[in-house]
Amino acid sequence: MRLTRKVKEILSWYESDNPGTKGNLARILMEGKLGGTGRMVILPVDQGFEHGPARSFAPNPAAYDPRYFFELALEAGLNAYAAPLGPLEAAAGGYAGCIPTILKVNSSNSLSTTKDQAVTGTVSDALRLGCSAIGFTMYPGSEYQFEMMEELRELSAEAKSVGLAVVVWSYPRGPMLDKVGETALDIAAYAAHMAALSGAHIIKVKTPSEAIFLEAAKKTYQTYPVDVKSFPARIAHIVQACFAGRRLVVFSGGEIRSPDGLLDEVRAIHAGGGNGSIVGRNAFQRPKAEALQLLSDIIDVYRTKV
Ligand code: FBP
Repeated sequence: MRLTRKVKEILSWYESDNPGTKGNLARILMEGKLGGTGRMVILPVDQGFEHGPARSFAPNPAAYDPRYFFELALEAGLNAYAAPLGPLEAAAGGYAGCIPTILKVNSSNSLSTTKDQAVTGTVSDALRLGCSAIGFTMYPGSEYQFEMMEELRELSAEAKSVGLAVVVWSYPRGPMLDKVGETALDIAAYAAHMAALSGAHIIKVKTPSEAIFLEAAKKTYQTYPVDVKSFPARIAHIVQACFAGRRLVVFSGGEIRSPDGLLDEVRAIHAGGGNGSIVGRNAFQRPKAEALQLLSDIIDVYRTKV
């Protein structure tokens, strides 16, 4: 496989990584209908842990079967599929080599009152299952944030040493953050930056709102304003926080909603220089034909010239 100039340029940002890790990043970036463009659409399915089976899969019961996600990601021409250990163990054998996979190595659940995650997979599981990367969620702001950052440090050092890439879901939550704070622009940029500081190759955050939350940051944002009313400008600010765009950053899809709303968001991500979307519920909670149409529309947006 010949890499495109764009993908070669992206790989050059990861100056300390070994050929194994660069090769795995290349596999993700060259896969599917967006292969070679530097944009990505990834299917994440860890909502069974995060929200429970019925809330996740009842809207489209075909999704109770872990094989469904491989089929969906393949038919849609996505870049990768991310899941915890169990669903990959249940289906990865039949789809070995078909599409890059990301083993989500920690998970939370809705029965917990604390903002923490348990480690539920290992780097050797990821290698055994043929994954290209591990995926790890951290909650900047939680009472357990420092333990999570230390777990990430250990898992990512091990993953990098054996040539895997590291994807970090950085979701601010915890006692000092209310719902506004969790997605405020300054907090989202802070969370994305901390994922970059922790050594993530691919950073995943929620799309930022117009709010500036942290008192200590308000003065800075007044002196050096970001056009918070413009969605692409907010995305560009997150990209800037990821080492001036020298780390890949993708944005999550969120709860299922109208295709038009999601597509508007995707246009803003693309215009702001984000590297793509990681869309779970908006994909697998729809009947397959509708999901394929929506994913195709998302991909078309990312294929347009900016
Ligand atoms: P969605 O596209 O379904 O939002 O998936 C992205 C994701 O990060 C999942 O990986 C994760 O399970 C979920 O969001 C967590 O959502 P929430 O923060 O709303 O509980």
